[in-house]
Amino acid sequence: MPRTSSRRRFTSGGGGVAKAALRPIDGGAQIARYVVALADLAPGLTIVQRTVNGRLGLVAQRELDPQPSGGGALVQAGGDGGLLERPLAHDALDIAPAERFDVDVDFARFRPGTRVRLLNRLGEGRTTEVMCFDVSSARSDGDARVPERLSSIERLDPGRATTTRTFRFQLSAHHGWTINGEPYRPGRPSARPRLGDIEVWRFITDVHHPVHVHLDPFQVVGRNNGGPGPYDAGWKDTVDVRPAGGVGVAVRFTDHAEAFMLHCHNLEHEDMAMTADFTTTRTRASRRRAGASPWR
Ligand SMILES: [Cu+2]
Repeated sequence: MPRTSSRRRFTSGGGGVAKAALRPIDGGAQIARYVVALADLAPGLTIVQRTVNGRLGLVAQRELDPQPSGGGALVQAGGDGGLLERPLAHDALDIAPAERFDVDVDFARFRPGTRVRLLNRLGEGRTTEVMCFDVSSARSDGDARVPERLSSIERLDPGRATTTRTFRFQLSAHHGWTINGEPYRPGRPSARPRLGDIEVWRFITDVHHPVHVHLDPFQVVGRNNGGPGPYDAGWKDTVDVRPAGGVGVAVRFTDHAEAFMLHCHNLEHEDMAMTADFTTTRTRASRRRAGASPWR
């Protein structure tokens, strides 16, 4: 059963997207006073005992209430860039703006008659409750289990990176929300990666910035001083960088030699041009290697 949820913020008159200031929540994470559009769908949706698949994309900490015995109710099968290699079970999902997760929930793990709510632990009031499911005693046909093996993902080895670049996402006293202290000027590349090369890009933040890179997906190789976090698996195009955080990603651009951009995906920061351009360049070797990418 496909479900799509999105976040919108309305004025009290019901029109337009308000431009209210962001306010800090949860130790500095910046989220706005959002209304979750699907909150009005609940309650009353009846689900047979089977697996439903959800693709979630909200700034939120998603969690089912109640939890099934043993936890791990949110089984992640995919991320921004497609299927993971193996499913990952989560008790809760932290989702930044523009991040996507393909999640399966096996409602056979709940007793018939249970009302299961999908909650946003970072919401308030009615925005806490996203939707709910009434588990019926009807049995679904077929095997709804998530396969143990979902795909195979080529690892971009950061040890083979030809270049390491650092992008600091920060508020500047003179230029507002900036990357490396520079205001956005379209057409001025801040990097010139060569097509086919593996590069490591480091994203450093002052406050919470979800970083989105255009053209090719990347793989998270480290977070702060450790390895990737629980929500970093698979091919990604957006990574959630927490306040005063650092995330390293391995990226390989394989497609067009052109100008592209990376930017913060907080809508308010994006609207204030927290963006930088990069220009991919073609080499003779990159022409030979270009055919190897599954992303072309
Ligand atoms: Cu930002």
